[in-house]
Amino acid sequence: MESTTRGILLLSIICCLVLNHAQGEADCESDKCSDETSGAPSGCGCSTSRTHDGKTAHATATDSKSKVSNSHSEDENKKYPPHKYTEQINLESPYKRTNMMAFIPGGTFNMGTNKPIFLADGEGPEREVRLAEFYLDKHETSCAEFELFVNATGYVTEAEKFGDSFVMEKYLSEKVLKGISQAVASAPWWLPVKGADWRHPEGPDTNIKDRMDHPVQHVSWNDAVAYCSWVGKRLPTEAEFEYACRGGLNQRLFPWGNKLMPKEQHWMNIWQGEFPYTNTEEDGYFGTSPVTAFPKQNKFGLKNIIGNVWEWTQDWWDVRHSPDFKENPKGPPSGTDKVKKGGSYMCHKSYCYRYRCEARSQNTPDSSAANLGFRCASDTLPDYLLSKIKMNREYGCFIFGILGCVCGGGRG
Ligand SMILES: [Ca+2]
Ligand SMILES: [Ca+2]
Repeated sequence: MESTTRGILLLSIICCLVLNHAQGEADCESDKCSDETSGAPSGCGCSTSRTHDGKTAHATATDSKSKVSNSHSEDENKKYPPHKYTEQINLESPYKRTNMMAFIPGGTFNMGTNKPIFLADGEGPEREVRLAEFYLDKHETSCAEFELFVNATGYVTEAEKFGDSFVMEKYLSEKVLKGISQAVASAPWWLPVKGADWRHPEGPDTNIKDRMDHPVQHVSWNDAVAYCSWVGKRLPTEAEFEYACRGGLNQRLFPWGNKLMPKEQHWMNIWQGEFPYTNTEEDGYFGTSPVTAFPKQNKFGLKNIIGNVWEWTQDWWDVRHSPDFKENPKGPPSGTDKVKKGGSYMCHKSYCYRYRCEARSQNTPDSSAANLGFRCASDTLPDYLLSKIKMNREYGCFIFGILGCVCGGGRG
């Protein structure tokens, strides 16, 4: 890399760190959250998106290969048997299934906050929102779940089609680093890595063999929509995500309250140490953790709804919100970026304090990165879960029938 370019990158790092250190001074771990940092500028690199000319993007986004289709050729059908997402295919997987859903009862809550940490992100204003009941995956979508989808459909992710995806410098091998000459000006630790995709999270010399229970990475919004559609689900709206994240608590930072470490324990996978230089891994993880790691973060039984990987939502991005009451809001009708929520293993309070329920960021729908995944929502339980519940009830009745088992109710 040219020395002048390195100089510019170094200057960018210093500027970004100074700016964001100022943002992270607020102490929001007590019940009273300081608003000293309201109005701080955004720009932690969380929203690093794929950039290319509109013509190329359009051609790729509408490429028929990006759609889930059962109309494979005979050869493709041999390679990718046209299974559906059934109990049988679950049983065929060598990995423990984690695709259970939590029932989220309908209700009214206060979305957003009047004490934003990142004003420019559109964290405020606080506004009343009413939602109908829905279901939400208890876990982020794992590599194992995503592999079922790919094996059954032959789906090719956008990162695979573009041939690259974003990874933080610290996670790359020397060999991969040597081959990279570009960086993201506003967040120079983000590098476009050739050959990085969901099967090769840190580039072509890495794999997911030992992390099939970790969240799938490098999936674009379009990929996430395709997966959720295939399993008979959909992405959650931003309002649904935030409502589920809050777990019935009003204006708390985290799903469980305001304390960063309840009972002095880590309840989420974020960055400890000095970002972006040292990660002390006090929560046990340098990168992603299994989707089942850490305690359930709230009464809905959700895991890693904050931390681990950012999660795509349905909504288009906008930072202006009406304070008026809304019912089942779905965000703006159009836009250029999609909203992501929850923060990731790369978030640190000094820099990207976005592992909070009201925090938000954005990427273009065809962008992908090592810290970005998703989970699905649904209005009703998909068939494969209904049949599982039915099977469990029948088994329970058989075992306890003699004692007068009552087989009613129960959701998720
Ligand atoms: Ca960590
Ligand atoms: Ca997450």
